[in-house]
Amino acid sequence: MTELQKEALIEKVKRRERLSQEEGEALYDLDLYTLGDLADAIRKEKYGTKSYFNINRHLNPTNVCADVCKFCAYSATRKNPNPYTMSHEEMLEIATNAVKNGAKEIHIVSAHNPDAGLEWYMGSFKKIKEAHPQLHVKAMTAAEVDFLHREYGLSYDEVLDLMIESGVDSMPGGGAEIFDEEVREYLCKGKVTSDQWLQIHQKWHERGRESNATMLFGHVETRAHRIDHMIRLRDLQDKTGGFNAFIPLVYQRENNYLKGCNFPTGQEILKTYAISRIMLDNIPHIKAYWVTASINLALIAQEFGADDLDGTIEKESIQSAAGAKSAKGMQLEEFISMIKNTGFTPVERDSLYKELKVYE
Ligand code: V47
Repeated sequence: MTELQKEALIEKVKRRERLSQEEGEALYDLDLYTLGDLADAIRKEKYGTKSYFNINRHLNPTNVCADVCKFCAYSATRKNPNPYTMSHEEMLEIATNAVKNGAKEIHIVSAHNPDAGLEWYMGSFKKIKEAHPQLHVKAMTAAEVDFLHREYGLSYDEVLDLMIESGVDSMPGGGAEIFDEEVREYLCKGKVTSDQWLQIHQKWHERGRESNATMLFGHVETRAHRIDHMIRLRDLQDKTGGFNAFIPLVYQRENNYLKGCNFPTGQEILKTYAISRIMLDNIPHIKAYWVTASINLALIAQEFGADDLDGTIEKESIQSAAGAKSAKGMQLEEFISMIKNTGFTPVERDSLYKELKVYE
């Protein structure tokens, strides 16, 4: 890109004009600080110095999986030697303890367990919701919805309606990986396709419900694939407006079958956060999920467009199986104090971004 072209691109971002695939790719050619400044200006315009987090509990009730994603270290049918499937009572006990510890949200993501049964999935949400009606149940990735559709011959509409009847409030953004069909086939052939993932979220939004969207990056994909992923989400968001947050997940490389990856540098990760903020002009929140970015880089990402750090989590099983330092979550006081030390204002939010407490 010539200097003149760079200037034109920067001016276009400053005018808040929507960028194309080519322009999105060209953003990576800007230097880190220029890109950071552009993303930070947008973030400040929307949220000032506020940095959002929630008090949540991640729950992964089974690791027995019918699908075979190369990047996964969590599935017991891959390299993890300890298969488990929790009973509803165990799940309820975890939810009850989380509520006692102040959690406002339980984030439930399971593997695709062919032996568990539909009632095992839906009954768990029902049981938790009945016992704790005030606890927000964020559950079922689009990949799980697709698995139940395949396994039990239900339409997507039927699965989504069952989720609502059983007490699911919102959907997490997992299972999106990378939408490019060729990369997706290599990463996780047989799992929900890109079109299906988008269709499931569209149907969920059409029910007046909200969800998040992830992107797994830093493995075999190119920068162009990331921009393509963002644009497919932006297009759906234009139609539905149902996405709350975009979450770039940094690929963790231990204990799995995905080899030969270009491990992304801190610079590449920060550029990707900043570019998400610029490209996704219609998705309100960019989440620097500290679990995969590492807490220190997530704190820096606040200056590169990210306005949300996810939450305290309490226990994390999927990414920690692949090497992330997140198994035990994060202490609330420590989290707040770290955000404060960066000069940002920690704001506890609920799952749908209503502000609950501002820590001045
Ligand atoms: O979809 C699996 C990812 C996701 C690895 O909606 C890995 O607020 C990195 O979706 N390295 C599940 N990532 C987690 C998820 C999520 C997390 C936080 C917040 C939200 C939200 C959603 O975990 C999967 C997959 O892309 N994953 N293996 C790995 N080796």
